[in-house]
Amino acid sequence: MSRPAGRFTGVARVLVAFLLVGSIAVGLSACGGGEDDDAERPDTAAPAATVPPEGVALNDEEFEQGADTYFRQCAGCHGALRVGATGPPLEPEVMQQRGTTVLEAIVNNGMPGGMPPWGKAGFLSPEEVNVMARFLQMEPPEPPGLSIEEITETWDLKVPVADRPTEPQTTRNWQDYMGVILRDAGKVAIFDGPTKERIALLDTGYAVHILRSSKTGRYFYAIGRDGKVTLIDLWYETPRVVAEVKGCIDARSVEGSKYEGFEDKYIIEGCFWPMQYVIFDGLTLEPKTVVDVPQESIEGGTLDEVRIAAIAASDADPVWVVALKESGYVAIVDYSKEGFPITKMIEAQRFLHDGGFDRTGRYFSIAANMKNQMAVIDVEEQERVALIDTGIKPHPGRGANWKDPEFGWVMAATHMGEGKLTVYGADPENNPEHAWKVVREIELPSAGTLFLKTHRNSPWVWTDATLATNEEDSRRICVYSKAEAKLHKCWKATTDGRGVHFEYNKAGTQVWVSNWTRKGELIIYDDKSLKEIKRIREPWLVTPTGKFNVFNTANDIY
Ligand code: DHE
Repeated sequence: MSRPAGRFTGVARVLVAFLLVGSIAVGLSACGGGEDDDAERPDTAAPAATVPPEGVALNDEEFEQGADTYFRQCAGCHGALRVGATGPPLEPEVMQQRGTTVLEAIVNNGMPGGMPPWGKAGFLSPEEVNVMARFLQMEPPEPPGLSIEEITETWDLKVPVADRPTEPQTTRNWQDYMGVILRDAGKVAIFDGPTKERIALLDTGYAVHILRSSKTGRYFYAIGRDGKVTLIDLWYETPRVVAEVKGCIDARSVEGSKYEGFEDKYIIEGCFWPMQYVIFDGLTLEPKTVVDVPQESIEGGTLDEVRIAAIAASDADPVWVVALKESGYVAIVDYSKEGFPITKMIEAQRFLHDGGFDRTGRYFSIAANMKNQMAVIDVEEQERVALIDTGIKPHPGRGANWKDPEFGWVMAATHMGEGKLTVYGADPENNPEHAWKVVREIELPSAGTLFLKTHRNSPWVWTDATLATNEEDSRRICVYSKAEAKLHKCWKATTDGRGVHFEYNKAGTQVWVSNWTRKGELIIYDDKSLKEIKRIREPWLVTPTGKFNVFNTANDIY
């Protein structure tokens, strides 16, 4: 049977089955734009059903394949309902105007600004590219919800709290462990920072995305793109998974409660789909409540899709700062209150993505990457204090804090869409004239930076170029000198994959970089001399991406 346009509930079921099974995809998932970057994004309902032109319709099998591929490779940037966010919207009518040949070329070759060349890079076969080009011209299927009952069914408490150690079972300095995401293996490797020995290799969610540390540092939380949260206890001689649960169908963020008296008590998971956040017990992952995300946009109107992007835990108040991507609000969720409600919706900017705190923990700076801005939220006063134009598609990770010789405390953003490190004042108390204003713009050799990182004991700020269109450029990393306020040095770090993401050891004297390939590698540098100390390459080191030092992550050191 051939599929006409319309909503396909059967396919939605397949989509869910796929996500529940959690099959592993080889993934370079990052967002791109191109000619549509400035396109207006719709505020309201998905377009009415359209009739695709001759030769476009897909049979059931092709449609299911298209839906799977779309969810794995495209939904993160373009949205499950294709209304756009970090990538442009892909509405059927517009896609039909493009036509199959043009869409095939785009999916195959990528676009400047970050859209990966899925075909050329070997992630999709010519047949899959063709199916995707036709799938995009059809109405998107809508994935179903996930209720608290369904979430509770997935809850697996492997080790009750009473059976866990009451003190660390290891003589190693567990606060200096490094958790490394092995994205396409759906695993996390735990390394002993000082010796660089791998001490555990643990199964987590599908295409696992990030780790966060509990306030005490004892637990790592892993979040998979399939919405699975994994709780890892580091006090065992060999760290182990003590609980897991699946609170979303699609997710990118997880965080714990950090305020005094609430340390390690609760965990929040933010969903990309369904439009909800879920609260769990921090020691067992028992689901406590599900809260729907408001769908109103800061620009007015009700949205069909609002995803939860970054979540950060304040140390100063019992709140999480929750970025609502499409709607542009930063929600304050108060975990000291019954029901874990949103107590404030702060208008920030639309298409929020990643961000982090200033050095005091009072200000949260978040990229609105399709608006080319960073929005700064005063978490204490619960208001937006600035919108800063930084460059094309800022993508700072959690960002970086350091003392500039001229402008005092600053923060910075790097960009996917241009080679630029933008430094802005971040000390409203002692340096109000420069606060939240761009004070330096440093040219980087290429666009495509995903992350920058520093440590309070480091003289440098490190930047990657993971999404550079030219693969050679994507292997280069750079360091910026804080003291000289200029780019110090760039060099080719990886030989066969893209360089991505940085993390320091606890002391801030060594830096770990990932070589993002199937046969992946970790490269470790002495931070002072910038000399390479060690390369770890093992068959099990599959697609290493993010790395998280326990102490630095628990204490927001970046
Ligand atoms: Fe991420 C952070 C979303 C692709 C590695 N990424 C984040 C955050 C969000 C996000 C919302 C902030 C989480 C927080 O702080 O609570 N990432 C997305 C996407 O939507 C996107 C663009 C596409 C997708 O489908 O997922 C995407 N991310 C990637 C990658 O391709 C990366 C490079 C490797 C991977 O996982 O496939 C990647 N993202 C990371 C890392 C962080 C991150 C390592 C945390 C950085 C840190 O230092 O905290």
